[in-house]
Amino acid sequence: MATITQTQTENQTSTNDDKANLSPLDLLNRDGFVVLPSTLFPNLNKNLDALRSAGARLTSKARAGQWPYIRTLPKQFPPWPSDPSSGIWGVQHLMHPSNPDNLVFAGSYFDKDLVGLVRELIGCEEEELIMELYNMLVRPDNDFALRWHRDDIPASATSEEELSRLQKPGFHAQWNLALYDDSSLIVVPGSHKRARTEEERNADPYEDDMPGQLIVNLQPGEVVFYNNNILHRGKYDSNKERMTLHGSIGTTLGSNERARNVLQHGVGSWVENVDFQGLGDEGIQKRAEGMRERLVRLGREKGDVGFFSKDE
Ligand SMILES: O=C(O)CCC(=O)C(=O)O
Repeated sequence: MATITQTQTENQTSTNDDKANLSPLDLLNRDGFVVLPSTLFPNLNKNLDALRSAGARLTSKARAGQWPYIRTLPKQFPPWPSDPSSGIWGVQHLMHPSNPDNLVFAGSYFDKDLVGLVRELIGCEEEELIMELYNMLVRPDNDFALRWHRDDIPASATSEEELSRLQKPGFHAQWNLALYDDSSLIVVPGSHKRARTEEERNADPYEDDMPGQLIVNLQPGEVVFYNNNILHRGKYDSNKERMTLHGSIGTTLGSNERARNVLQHGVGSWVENVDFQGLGDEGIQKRAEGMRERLVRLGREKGDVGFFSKDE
């Protein structure tokens, strides 16, 4: 099992694997996020150029109105309209069958080392993994920021409600894999284990200087896994290239909890039509088909799940 040391200074995070002493799971539990070096993902790193090219092709289409699955400005949560005229900050559904490059992205999503880390962080068997979401966060057309939030706990929650949700297991792993330098994600380390302080509750939703905040700096090929209920925000610079693969994988152990989070993004409507045979690696293909099958089953069981925060 890989071990790394995570050093934190104000407004910065970095990793240092020569003083190895804590596992990724230890760090995720302690801080609510863990930055992993690119050396842990050799195959992903071999494919960075191919991923960048595929990312650039899809983003150009999206900006030109030829890819309807987008995150549009200034909207933070799904559903997003398919009209890019106000600008975009994300491209959705990388593995959709109508993307000619979908298998380039699928190869990275189902990567052996990445999925191995996911299993280690969730604590489950390969046969229990469920395919979830794979999107890409991109340079916005105008400067743009997300408000401070937890992905699955509304800002209106009481302290008791927050704590009760935070004490339950997450049943999934969520990550950002940077294809270019990326310092857009800002977190409050440790906030995944506690309710918001009075100061955090009363802060401006777009507060630039939240006490204890930390900017997650990623080099190309580095991966941050984070607890999606850590207090976090995104702050984006329209002049800086960004292509960061944003994925999540779940488990059958917690499918009820994850259903809305995943299915609100509309993945159920196309996932059965992806042909994983072209992946060219029997191991990855088998993994992909199994994980997809478990997602399809979840969609059938749950039906219409609604949205987390429809109008925001
Ligand atoms: O841009 C990021 O890395 C964070 C995105 C985010 O917070 C979200 O999608 O809820």
